[in-house]
Amino acid sequence: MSVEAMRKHQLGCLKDTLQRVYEKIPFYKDAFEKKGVKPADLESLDDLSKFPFTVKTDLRDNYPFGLCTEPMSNLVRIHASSGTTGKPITGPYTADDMHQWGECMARAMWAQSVRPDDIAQNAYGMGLFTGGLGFLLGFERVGCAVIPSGSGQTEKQILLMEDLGTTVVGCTPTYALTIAERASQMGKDLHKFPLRVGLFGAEPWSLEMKQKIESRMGISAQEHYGLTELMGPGVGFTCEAGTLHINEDHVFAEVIDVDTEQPVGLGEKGELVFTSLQRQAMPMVRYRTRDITRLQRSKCACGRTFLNMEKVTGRSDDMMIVSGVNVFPSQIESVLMEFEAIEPQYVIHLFKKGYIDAIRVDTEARAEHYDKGKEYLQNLAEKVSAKIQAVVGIRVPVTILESKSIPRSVGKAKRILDEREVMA
Ligand code: DLL
Repeated sequence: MSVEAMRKHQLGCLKDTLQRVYEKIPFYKDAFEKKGVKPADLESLDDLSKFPFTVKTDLRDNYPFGLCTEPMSNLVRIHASSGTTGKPITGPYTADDMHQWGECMARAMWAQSVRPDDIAQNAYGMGLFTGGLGFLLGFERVGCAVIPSGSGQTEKQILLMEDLGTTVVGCTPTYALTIAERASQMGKDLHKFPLRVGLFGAEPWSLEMKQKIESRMGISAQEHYGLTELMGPGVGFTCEAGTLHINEDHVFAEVIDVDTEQPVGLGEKGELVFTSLQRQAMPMVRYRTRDITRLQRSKCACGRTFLNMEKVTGRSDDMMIVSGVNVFPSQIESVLMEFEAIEPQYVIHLFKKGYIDAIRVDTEARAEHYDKGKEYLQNLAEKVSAKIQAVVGIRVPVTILESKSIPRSVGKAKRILDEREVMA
């Protein structure tokens, strides 16, 4: 679709969405009135910036169905995401929403070379999490034979892959690493399996981690981005040219400056904000994702005109401020991945040193390197720490542990352990 045609489509959908939420949902009516705007004030796409944001606490405050525009009789599915505190947030869907979701997923998978003759092992968590059932929808729409293995039972996953001849696997990137590690312990060479492509997402992962997964599993690693508030996975996907595109006919994307809350131009970094364009059950207006990225509109070799989005390198709420310096876990991850001797596993401890925040990093040496002894490990830790300092600008002590000391994840990894309250 040409960019002009897309913009026309988006404007029509935005008008409809704003009108619907204004009429049907008191939360939006109040928020619009507080800002002094009415749906009719949207005459161009730029006018959307006059409208109020929606944030996660708004979803919690309106739990469970306060932001739902449809009667229960029209809902066919309810997902939920728990987050770290309090009530979960809900993601309700009408039959039409499910259809749109399947379309977005299948479209992404097709771009990633998934075809009806593929055998797809779906190792995302099945249940309330949108990953498992969202991927199931897409795989089924493409027409693959799906193995709904869910997450966990890693040895069984590997046996299924081998026996059933899995060609496509979907899971979190950290779980992919867990699978690769267990396979090698079992003496199985994943390179000899028919596996050829992995569909990874649901958490930030560096390009270096992508390369590790590709070399350890002998596959091409593709990316999926999405969030429960905007249907789940299906918002963004890498194409055959490796660009992360946004399904722009379903979500309208903006990037804002976190401090001024004003939209920034293409190519500038900031927080992603999404407005749903066609969602029926729970439309979202200017939802602040907390995800940090930048958008580009450049001609992609794949031919798609969709916006390009840079890999999400972190969330504004994952950003640690240590000695006044902003530090993202992804920066530390990129450094760790550069060291051959180190396993792609780490935990960042955030703690109090007197009154100030401090961090340290635990990571693991690969078994053959750990055996080289204490002096070698201390040396290695110093080198890693120096490299981190060069990248983030502050000294971060590093401890190198024995292989398998850090708990392996089957879903989203927990990278930051915030021990500030415990230590205070
Ligand atoms: O994680 C949906 C999903 C499932 C996406 C499977 C891709 C694959 P939530 O649990 O609501 O939904 O978490 C959404 O996860 O705001 C990002 O911070 C993070 N996230 C998701 N995908 C990526 C990605 C699902 N590819 C939150 N890169 C989002 C970085 C990601 N972060």
